[in-house]
Amino acid sequence: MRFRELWDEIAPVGRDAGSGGYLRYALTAPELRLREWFRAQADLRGMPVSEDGNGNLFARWGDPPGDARDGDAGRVGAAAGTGAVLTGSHFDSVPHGGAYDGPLGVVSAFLAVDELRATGADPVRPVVVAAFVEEEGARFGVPCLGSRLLTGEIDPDRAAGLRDAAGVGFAEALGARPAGADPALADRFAAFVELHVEQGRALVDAGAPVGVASAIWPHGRWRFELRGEGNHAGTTRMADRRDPMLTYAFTVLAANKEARLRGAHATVGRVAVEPNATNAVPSRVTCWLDARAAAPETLRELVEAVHAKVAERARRDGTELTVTPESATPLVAFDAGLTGRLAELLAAPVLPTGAGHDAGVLAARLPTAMLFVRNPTGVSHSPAESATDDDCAAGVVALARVLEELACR
Ligand code: HGY
Ligand code: MN
Ligand code: MN
Repeated sequence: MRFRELWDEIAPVGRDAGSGGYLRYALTAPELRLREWFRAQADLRGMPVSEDGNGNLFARWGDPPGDARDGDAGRVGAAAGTGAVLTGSHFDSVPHGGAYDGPLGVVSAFLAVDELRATGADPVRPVVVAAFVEEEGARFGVPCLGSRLLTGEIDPDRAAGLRDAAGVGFAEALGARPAGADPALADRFAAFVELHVEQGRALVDAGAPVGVASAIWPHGRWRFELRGEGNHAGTTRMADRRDPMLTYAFTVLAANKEARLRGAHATVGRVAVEPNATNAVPSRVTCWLDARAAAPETLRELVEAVHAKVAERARRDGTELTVTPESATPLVAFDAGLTGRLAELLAAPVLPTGAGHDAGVLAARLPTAMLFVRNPTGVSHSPAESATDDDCAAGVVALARVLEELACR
């Protein structure tokens, strides 16, 4: 186990000296460096690397399915198959994000392969380490873009046309129109197991270094565009204003209140103001609502309530409102057979999460499970996100046991 050694290789990449957080947006220089690091790590291990035309990277340990040997008909989770066991996560971050969200799953996957090799394990089915592109949606707006393309969850033409804040299109950043769905996905892969830092404190409370995920709350993103009339801050009478900033302020409060009323989560974490001048009534405010709930109907009611209340407020403010859904992720219940099997194997607690993951997207197509590694702060999407080296090492050992169970028997 050389967790710290490997971790230190990527720790400086994309780190902002001011905040201590990471700026690793998909297909920008820091993320491209991490992708080069991925290729180098695969080379060191003699693992061939392939890309899927969507920006996702794969490194394979073991013979491809076509070369499967006799006796290769074991069962993985609920599904029979000779496909590979997929593991890994993503390199990209939210603005000023933590070190562990994403990269921990990729680093742990390579180290788990090392662990298995050190014990002389021989995969009956290949183990494939993946790095998915644009999981956070921090650059192009749609989270889990790489896994959504791979599964056919998003149309490649829509993905190609997504633009970052500077107007660069996803296809341009990728260097090609994305390839889209792999129709053979379910044959190529027998299962996916993503290891991830926990983004809450359930494992701290449980006193366990590693847990297994049961479900992901349904969640989505909605863009609220509020248009009014730009005007002079000093000369425009208060009664004459059509100020979208007022409607925006109400939106933030309404989202918070409606989520609390339902035991759900709602966040307005991003806002753009035009013209963004101290001495001008804004002409337009755009903000993004991130909403999540345990049940789909609660989520629907929450968003409808916020929309209705903001529309009513906009009428009073004399502003215009347009609400556009940008992404939606349904409730994900991870494969119960696989999850139960891994929880028993690892004697680990099982917990749900409100955070989205590529595993949640792939779960629609493959038996999928997730391992969580304890996070002492419970904080994520922030530089304060953390995990101890001992717990990260425990995560690698757990992942190696899982891969041994799924790929080597
Ligand atoms: O936003 C999320 O839930 C995830 O961390 N991508
Ligand atoms: Mn994240
Ligand atoms: Mn993540």
